Amino acid sequence: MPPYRLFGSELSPYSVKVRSYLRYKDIPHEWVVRSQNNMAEFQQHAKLPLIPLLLTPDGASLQDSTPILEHLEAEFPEPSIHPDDPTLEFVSALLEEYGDEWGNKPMFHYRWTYEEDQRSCASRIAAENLPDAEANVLDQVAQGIVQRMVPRLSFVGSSEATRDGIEASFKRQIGALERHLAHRPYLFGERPAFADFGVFAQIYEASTDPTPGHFIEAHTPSVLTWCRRMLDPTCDGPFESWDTLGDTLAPLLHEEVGRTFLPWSAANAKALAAGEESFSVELHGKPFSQQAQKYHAKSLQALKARYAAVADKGSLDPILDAAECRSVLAA
Ligand SMILES: N[C@@H](CCC(=O)N[C@@H](CS)C(=O)NCC(=O)O)C(=O)O
Repeated sequence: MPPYRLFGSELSPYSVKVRSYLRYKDIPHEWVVRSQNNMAEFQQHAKLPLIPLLLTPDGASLQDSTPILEHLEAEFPEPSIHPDDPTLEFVSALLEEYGDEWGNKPMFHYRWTYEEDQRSCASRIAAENLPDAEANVLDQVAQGIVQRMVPRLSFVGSSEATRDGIEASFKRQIGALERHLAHRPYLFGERPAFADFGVFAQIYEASTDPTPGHFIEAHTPSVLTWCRRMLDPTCDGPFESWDTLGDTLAPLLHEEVGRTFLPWSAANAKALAAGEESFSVELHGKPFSQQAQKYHAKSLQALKARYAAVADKGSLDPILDAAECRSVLAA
């Protein structure tokens, strides 16, 4: 049996993210699609009912994709997913966080808002969960999945009122990425960085769903090629420097991280600290309201600690200032 076993789903961005990392590092592993056939084993090891779940050779069970990658990186440092330049290393970690925390919103929004997407995803999830079931049973199960998932749209802040804002953000994100990836195979050059794993996973999932998938195919072909490349990424050369990356990476940082994700995450943390159940924040001139979420406040704290730990911020701070990111990170 391979030393690592990864319980996940083709429909789970965080699972696909960890699998892509294991493949990149050539870490021998078994990809186990979680289903009714192995649910007892999953439940025996999982502390939370969430995928991905990574079982390690020494008997540990790990959850949460970002700490999983960090844990593995310590054990399998080469080729590193972190650029040597501490400025780029931080920018990459910031984008990884953006992908996980904000990039998930449009993915989840499209998936469970539109009927065609609901049907497509629910039937794929049902087929994974019950590999031996007949078509009529799968149809019933898929309907149940839709009923369970649609109310969860509120957890990501997706509603009639936020629909346009979320979809505009998605289009800004992949538009900026298209310009950036037209000239390079990965976000920071010729090998994948931490950022690639977080950002691609959500867009890859969206690319498999009908509504965002058609849009990506029609408008951002380089993004689609990158997503597919990231399913099994390879080290083809060095990371670049900010001198060559900045032109097309700065707009993504500014529009999506500085003007969208960070103000939203700061407002979420502020609401939790004040004991409020929901919050509203203006993003790109429009109000965005949702229930406060504890997990995001914890991950913002981790990001701020990472920023504080950058010893020499001489070249980082001007980049973060230009992108309107610094005030939240330094607060
Ligand atoms: N922050 C976690 C998020 C994990 C997560 O939300 N997983 C989802 C699937 S993408 C899940 O397991 N949902 C419950 C379920 O599918 O049963 C990570 O990075 O691993």
